[in-house]
Amino acid sequence: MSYNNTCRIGITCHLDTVTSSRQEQEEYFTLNRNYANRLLEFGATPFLLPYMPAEHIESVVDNLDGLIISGGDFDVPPSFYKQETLPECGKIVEERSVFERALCIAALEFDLPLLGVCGGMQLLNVICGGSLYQDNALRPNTESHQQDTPKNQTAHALNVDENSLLHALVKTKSLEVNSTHHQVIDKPGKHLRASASAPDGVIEAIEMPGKSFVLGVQWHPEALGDDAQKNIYRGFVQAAMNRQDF
Ligand SMILES: [Mn+2]
Repeated sequence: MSYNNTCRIGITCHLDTVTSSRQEQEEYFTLNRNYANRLLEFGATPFLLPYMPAEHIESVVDNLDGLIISGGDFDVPPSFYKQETLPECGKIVEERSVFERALCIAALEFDLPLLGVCGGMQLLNVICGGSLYQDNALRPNTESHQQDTPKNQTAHALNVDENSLLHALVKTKSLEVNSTHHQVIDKPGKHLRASASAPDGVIEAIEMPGKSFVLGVQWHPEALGDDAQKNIYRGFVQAAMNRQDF
């Protein structure tokens, strides 16, 4: 099949309850537009993925060239990394996390190019057997990573590991990023390497060497407009384009 120089990227989304003009409470799948904007900018065709039962996962992955696990205002269920839920943990959205976990595992099996953003990065870490601090306050000497300013502004610096996929994309050892997370990685997952950290030592990027493109970033590159941040999406789309060539 020919795709005319584009590729198909699936993006997971939120489930919001919206009050309609008829004053009815209705459920809508929603997504910040930045993700689609960035993908379209680099020639990819974005597809929003509503939550669905496990029997559909293989069909979804089979019909995509790349996958984005998007972030959101919720936390990965601590049961996913064998912990009790502490009072410091935020909102859990079980249905979403169960769907995203199954999808992410399938994407890794199929070597589908995978970009985990914010909560998506945390999920990737947990799927690989890693764990999270349920709140930054539980990690020693850790700054707040919740910026008060809009997400299109940066909040802290990053040290990028030179021999990494991330460095090949952003082409710099020091990157400024936004920061809207209250949880951070504790133990990194198996087969993952940390490729960037904040000044307080918090792991901000993980990747899986040996795969075509598996990257998790703790910030939201799609909300930032500079070339280094755009190159993360550019490289991800390129990996998805390359995959459909064979
Ligand atoms: Mn941060």
